[in-house]
Amino acid sequence: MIQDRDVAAYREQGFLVVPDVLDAAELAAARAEVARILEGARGLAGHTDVYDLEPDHTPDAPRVRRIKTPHRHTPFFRELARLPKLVAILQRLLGTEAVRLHGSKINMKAAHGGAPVEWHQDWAFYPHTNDDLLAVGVMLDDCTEANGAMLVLPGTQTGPVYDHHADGYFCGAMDPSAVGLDFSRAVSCTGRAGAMSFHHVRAVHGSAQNLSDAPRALLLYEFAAADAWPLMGVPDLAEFDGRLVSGRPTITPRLERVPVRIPLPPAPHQGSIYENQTSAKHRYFGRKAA
Ligand SMILES: O=C(O)CCC(=O)C(=O)O
Repeated sequence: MIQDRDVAAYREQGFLVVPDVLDAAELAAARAEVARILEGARGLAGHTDVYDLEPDHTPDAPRVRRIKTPHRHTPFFRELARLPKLVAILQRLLGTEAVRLHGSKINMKAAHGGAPVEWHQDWAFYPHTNDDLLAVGVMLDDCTEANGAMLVLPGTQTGPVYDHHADGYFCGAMDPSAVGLDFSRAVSCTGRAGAMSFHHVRAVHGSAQNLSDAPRALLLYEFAAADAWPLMGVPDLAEFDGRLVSGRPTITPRLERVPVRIPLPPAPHQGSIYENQTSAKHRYFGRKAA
């Protein structure tokens, strides 16, 4: 579904949007699965291993900020990560036949107040032995500037790894006033539902609060070249190899000269990027009461 010029644009800019990757039936099935999972948030009083909740969530009026690791909870999202047309794009962009799923999440960004995500690099959360990793944003709703489409700063995938600590602890967010980046250059990853964005693991990105009437659900899958090994360790080799979506496993990591910072000591607020970022000292994105 992509051409050489798309691969070249990804390498230069650090991101790519591919329209119409999911067809209408695949999209409808994914949305139905999300709706089914969301039903489980009714009655919850706090975050769980599956649900990260908006601050205004109540058990009777559920407001889910994120569905955590959907590939672990549902066969549907485990299988969707192996969709042959998706895997073919990943192999082109990562430049390898062997690709492993690293993680997944669904950021719901509900209408009328869905939470912003502060500027960050995924690389700060999960450094590896080489940086052939990317995240895929599967657009489950139309993503527009009005409903908080993801924003990427082009070219930052070849720059430094920025400080994501506050008061000596990892906080999962960059200090926008300290990094010397021109955030007005950021480009929105907009598209119709069914499109997918692909952003390099070192690309600086974030997104604004959704103050529009339209929800913006974005399913994020993170993928790695199979020879990129996580510097924070592999506790269970069978589980690790079980996440391969193509090619063969290897116990020979490829080591590259990549800039790295370790996300330790851990963030005081655990559970999701939203919780991690509550200890950031400086925010870029405004947050209004819904
Ligand atoms: O949902 C978004 O707009 C950005 C999400 C993101 O970067 C993340 O969750 O790591």
